[in-house]
Amino acid sequence: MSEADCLFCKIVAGEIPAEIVYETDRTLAFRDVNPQAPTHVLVVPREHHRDAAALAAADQGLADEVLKAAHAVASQEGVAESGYRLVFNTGPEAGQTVFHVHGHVIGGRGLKWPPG
Ligand code: D5M
Repeated sequence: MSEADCLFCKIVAGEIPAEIVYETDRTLAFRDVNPQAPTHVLVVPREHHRDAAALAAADQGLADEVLKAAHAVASQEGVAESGYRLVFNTGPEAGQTVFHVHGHVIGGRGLKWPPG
């Protein structure tokens, strides 16, 4: 399932370039174009789901795969030991701007809490 006007579906399809750092049959991870930390990678399911809630409702197995891919990215990027943040902005009020579910893997510097 993909959506014609979805930016991340186009990245999954190879129609828009991205720096891909990790992939599996059902997931893809690529560097955020506007990085907020030395490591800032987006992890997506190849299949289109609007947000994390929609993904979890539709396919829990795929949601698990996205989580596993996020940790694999953190390990590969060398931030798994020091710690990293995994963020799924869910809905416009939470700052979601691209409506294809994506986890931000953010690390490589100290991170404050609470987030803004
Ligand atoms: O996060 C959406 C994120 O997507 C935001 O951090 C910028 C990033 N972005 C937007 N366009 C691209 C392309 N073309 N490549 C890589 N990253 C991109 P959100 O949680 O929805 O605010």
